[in-house]
Amino acid sequence: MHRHLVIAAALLALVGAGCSSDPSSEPAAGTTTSEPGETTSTQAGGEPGALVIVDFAFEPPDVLAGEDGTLTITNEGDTDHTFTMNDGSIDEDLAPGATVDVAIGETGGFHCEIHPSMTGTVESE
Ligand SMILES: [Cu+2]
Repeated sequence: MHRHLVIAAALLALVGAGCSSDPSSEPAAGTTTSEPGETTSTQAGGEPGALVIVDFAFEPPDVLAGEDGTLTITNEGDTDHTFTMNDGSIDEDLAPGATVDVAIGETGGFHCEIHPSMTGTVESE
């Protein structure tokens, strides 16, 4: 008979411990709603026909070819990069500071041959 009392006491202790640990849990998730949120970053992609390489990334990653179907690519990084269409139609080497104009034939994905993580897509207007 005593045994049941011991178990009950142990359970109470556990419940009590659980309750006392609650205040240390995460604060309310309401803080996420106060995030300012950048305005429509999809439209802030720079001018059509201009693509810049900065810090191992193409900016903007989704670029529009210019009205005449050309793309001016500038390497503002400190290392060599390439502008290579995934279909192989264009393959340009860009040394640091270099600028090249390319005529976009087929729109689609492109990448840097040296840094496979550098990818983007060119579209026409
Ligand atoms: Cu690169």
